Order: sequence, then structure tokens, then C-alpha cells
Amino acid sequence: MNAPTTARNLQIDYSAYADTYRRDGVVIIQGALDEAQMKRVEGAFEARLANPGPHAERIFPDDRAVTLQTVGISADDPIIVPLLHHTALADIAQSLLGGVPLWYMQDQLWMKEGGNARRTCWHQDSSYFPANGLDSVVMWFCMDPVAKVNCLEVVRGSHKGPTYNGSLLDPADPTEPLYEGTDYPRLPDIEGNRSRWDIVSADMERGDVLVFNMNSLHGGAPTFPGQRRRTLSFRFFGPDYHFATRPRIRTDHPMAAARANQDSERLSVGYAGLSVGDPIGKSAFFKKVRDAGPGWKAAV
Ligand SMILES: O=C(O)CCC(=O)C(=O)O
Repeated sequence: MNAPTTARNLQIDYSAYADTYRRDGVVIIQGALDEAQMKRVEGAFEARLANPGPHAERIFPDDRAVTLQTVGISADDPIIVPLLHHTALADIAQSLLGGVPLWYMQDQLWMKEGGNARRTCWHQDSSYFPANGLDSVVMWFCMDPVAKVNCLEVVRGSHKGPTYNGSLLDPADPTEPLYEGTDYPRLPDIEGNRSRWDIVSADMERGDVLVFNMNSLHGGAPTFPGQRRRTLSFRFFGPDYHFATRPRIRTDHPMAAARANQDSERLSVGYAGLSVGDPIGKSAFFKKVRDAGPGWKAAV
């Protein structure tokens, strides 16, 4: 699929954003999508919410608020196809990665509503997916304006640092490791030492996007009674994104068994048949959504 792009987005030069993205592993683009495009993204959000599918989970089942996470995974999905054709999502992702050929990976919905919704623990997406590489993009959109205190937060430059152990999402200690038998370092206590970290976030308007690398440390600020945060993240990758193994989920913690089941189902789809080191784009499951842009050259 090499979808047409809207005239408006062809006029935007994303090269300055691409430099920031490469350096910081995070960039905020104000007014990335106009209202017509946001209506399409909002339609996708509502469609996912109405039919969250088998992979939906309430992250903290004891929370009064709903923090519902769903994962949709196919670029052929009727909810996703129009977004790839009629919004600049894929074009922005491709530009930020320097014009690479681009594959769609998945979308993920976050709904925080109904009380005090806990923060989404600090983590890296790369700890969960069986893949490593530089060419990754997560685009985080909110359907409504969101204040900095409720926004996603990303540690600038952390995409160049280590991949840490995953989080078991234990509310008592969000750094509690997910994996055993691994030399992945335990997640640092970022929340307990915020001033030591260079944290990026902002007040965001509808149409703004916060983009981050899958190895960037990030966490979602909480929401409070009376608030509702409707968020959709889209993930894309390029040629430098390779199949890799992940350690085994621990067996010595009561929360681990449930996690192991959820994660193996939710996160493993699409990687069958790949050998370690293969580009993920080799999988027939993930669809290429843009050919290489002019001027892009494959690394040799
Ligand atoms: O919105 C949130 O609270 C978390 C989002 C997140 O972790 C992601 O999109 O990867």
C-alpha cells in the first residue's frame, strides 16, 4: 500500500522534527493532524472502544477508574485502512525516520475515566516486543485537549540507553521486574527521583501528537475525578527493526502467571517463522504501508 497523502501534509517539512526525534527519541508536533483527520482518528478510537477485542485488559483491575488498554494489530483492519490512506499518520512516521520504507505494527487504546486513574508505570515498549532496532515510532494522540499534568511523559535521550527489564505492573512497586534469568537491568525509580531525569511532556491540543521511540522510557500521568482521557497510540517500524528473543516471564511472583498468559497472546502475534536478526518486515503479518521516500538509502 502506498497511500496518497493529503495536499496539506505534503506541504509540511518535517525535517527539523526528524532531527529532534533522532537526537531525543521524542518529539511533540503541534497541529500534526487537522480536524478532518482527527475526526477519522476519533472514529477509530470509538470503534475500538465499542469492540475492544480479545486483547483488551483493565490494567489495574482494582482501580475505580477504567484504564482500559486494547491492542489492534493489522494494517488490513477496516478501522486502520482509512487512516493510512486519508491521514498523515504514516507520512509523519516515515518522515521522522528519514524516509525509510515503513510497516504498520499496531494500535493501542488507552481510556482513563471515572475517578483517580493511576499513572501508567514508567516502561519501554521495547521490553515487551520481541524486536530491537532504531527504526520505531509510537504516535500518541489524545482526542481532547490534555493538560501537562495528565499527559504522557518521556525521558529525553533514553532511546539510546539500555533496554530495562519490563514492569510487572505491581502497584506496590512499578519497578518490580517482569522477567527472570536475565541481565536486563531493573527499571529505575523515575517517579521517585523525577528531578534527576530529563522528562518531556506538554499541554496538548486535539491534533497535536507526541511521538516516541519504542526504546524511550515513558509513563502516562494519572487522571483525576471528572476527567476522561481518550488516547490512541499507533506503532510503525522501518527496516532497522529486527526479531530478537525476550527473557522468560518470572514464575516466583503471584502477578506473573496472569501477565505471562496475557502477554504471550497479545504480544507474540505476527512473529512466527522469524529467526533472530531477521527484519520484522519480513513477516507476512505486518504490512508495508509506505515505500522508501526519495533520497533514502539502505544501510550496507
Ligand atoms: O497513555 C498512557 O497512559 C500510556 C501510553 C503508553 O504507554 C503507550 O502508548 O505506549
